[in-house]
Amino acid sequence: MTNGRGQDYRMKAEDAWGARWVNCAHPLSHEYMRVACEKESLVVLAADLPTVDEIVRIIEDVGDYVCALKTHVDMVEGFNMEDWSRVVDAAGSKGMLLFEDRKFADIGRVAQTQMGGLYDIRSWADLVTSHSVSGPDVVDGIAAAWDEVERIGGVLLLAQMSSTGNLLVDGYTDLTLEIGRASPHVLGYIGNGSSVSELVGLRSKVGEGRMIWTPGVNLSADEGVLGQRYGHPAEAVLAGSDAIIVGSGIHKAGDPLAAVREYASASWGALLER
Ligand code: 6AU
Repeated sequence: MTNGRGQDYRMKAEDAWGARWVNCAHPLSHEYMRVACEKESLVVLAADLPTVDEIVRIIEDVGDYVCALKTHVDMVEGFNMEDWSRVVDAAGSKGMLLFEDRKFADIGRVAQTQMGGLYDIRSWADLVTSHSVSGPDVVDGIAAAWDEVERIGGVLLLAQMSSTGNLLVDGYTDLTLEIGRASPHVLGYIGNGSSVSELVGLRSKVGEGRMIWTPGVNLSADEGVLGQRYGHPAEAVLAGSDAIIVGSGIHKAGDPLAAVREYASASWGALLER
């Protein structure tokens, strides 16, 4: 980035993100931090909606305040790649990263194959989630799939979860971080946005070199459906989260644009404060 505008962003990004900007090595972590500065928002939208039309509409409505679009592509009714390209184009036109929350969990070879297939995740997703339960090779399998199509992507490993009674206990989290530290493809971790104490603990173990992105945040609800738990977005960021993953708080709001602005300002304000 050599032009004046690029220089401005870089300075702003370094000021806003501090040690995280300097220490995170994955290029997509810098891309995310740059977009966050441009939009003054740490919002990742969980677009848990059943049709391409609805996903495109929410991107158009709130995309100016969203840094990455998180999808569950296998939730989309009547999926086909031609329709899906409307989502990819809409997200691109709003400068968002595309993040498929696939939660891979199989052996490396199978994960590599699952990155292709009907949804061809490797061809459009910049980021994906993966469990670490099967060991480190799942990450290599995912990365090999991006290699096949000559694209760069990043993996977020689930180090914690937001759901009640989940089995990701401290020992599992520690082993997950070991896998992450050993791989250049791991951009960061999913942390539990509903618990400040869990997040503070996770950040102290992760250090500055990886991102922590957190679902389980909502400005108003105390509890979600079916065991989902929520915390306040600003508290999550102050505790060490770098991105707040928000679904129903935005797409179920009466006025999604007003809602996303609130999440953007709460998260950005907390980043500048910490
Ligand atoms: O804001 P919500 O509760 O409507 O949506 C939360 C979103 C959903 C979940 O699939 C996802 O966040 N999520 C995740 C991940 C990886 O993003 C992990 C987790 O522990 N809890 C959780 O809710 O799209």
